[in-house]
Amino acid sequence: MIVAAAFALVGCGSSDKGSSGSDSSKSIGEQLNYTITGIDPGAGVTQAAQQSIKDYGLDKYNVQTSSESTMMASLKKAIDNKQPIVITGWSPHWMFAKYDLKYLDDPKKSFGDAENIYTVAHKGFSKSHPNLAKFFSQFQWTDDDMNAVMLKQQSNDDALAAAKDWVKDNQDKVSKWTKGIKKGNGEEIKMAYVAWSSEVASTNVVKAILDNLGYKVTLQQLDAAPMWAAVAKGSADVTLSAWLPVTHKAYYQKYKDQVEKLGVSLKGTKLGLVVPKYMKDVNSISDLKK
Ligand code: PBE
Repeated sequence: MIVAAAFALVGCGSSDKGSSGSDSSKSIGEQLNYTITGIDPGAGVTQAAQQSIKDYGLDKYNVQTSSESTMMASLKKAIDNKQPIVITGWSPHWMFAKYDLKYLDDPKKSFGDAENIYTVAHKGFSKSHPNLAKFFSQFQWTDDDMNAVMLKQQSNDDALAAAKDWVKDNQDKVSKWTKGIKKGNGEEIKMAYVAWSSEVASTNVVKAILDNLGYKVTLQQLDAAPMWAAVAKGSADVTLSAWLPVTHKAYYQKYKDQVEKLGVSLKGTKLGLVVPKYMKDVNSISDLKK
């Protein structure tokens, strides 16, 4: 009985055009179960989503943490059923090529401004590995490049094979990154990364390039916090997963004396809450309150 009464109270004249699979007699919060569907707890975007709940007074909402693959499965399911969903999104990401999505406006900047993806190494790396440090300082690609690799990796379960394919077809770009770099002699280098699509793409592309050059790159997949710790301790040499200055600010602050930046691999990233375009009445984070 209580449930029926609660539903009656919020059924406040929203216009149901009957076009979506959701019950639009409910508020948007109720339709979403007051849930922002998120990724791993250690991701910067998870913290930013929690911050947006505070900034916009979305009191009843929760960020449901899981992993990127679980979040993407929830997104697919919602879209298949034309149901409302809010996820923690970022660019570059293949989700925007696959689905019709939009970022919610964020006038309070809970998700910060555009930033860059940095290449970060254990302190001293550029002294001990000047040749590789030069390569990493030269490795900078674009959204389009990364998107192409991510899409290949969507249709090929073998992330490294997909990266190798892209490398083979983009030798013009690769030759700029490897210009003046000496060939390796089987020297080992350990790269740590987080299983986010963007980082799976960059890390495997760099492995493919450096392996071709005669180095032996081993990859270690970790959560964000242990990844930063591994680079700081030196149990990993390099990561391409550092989003700065905002997203990984807390990690960088913690370890800045133990790490060094080798370069920027990609400029102009974005984070935010993302919804399917069919959620026509929701355009700004504050609309989630309605
Ligand atoms: N991401 C992808 C990461 C950085 C790279 C946006 C999910 C994060 O939020 O920490």
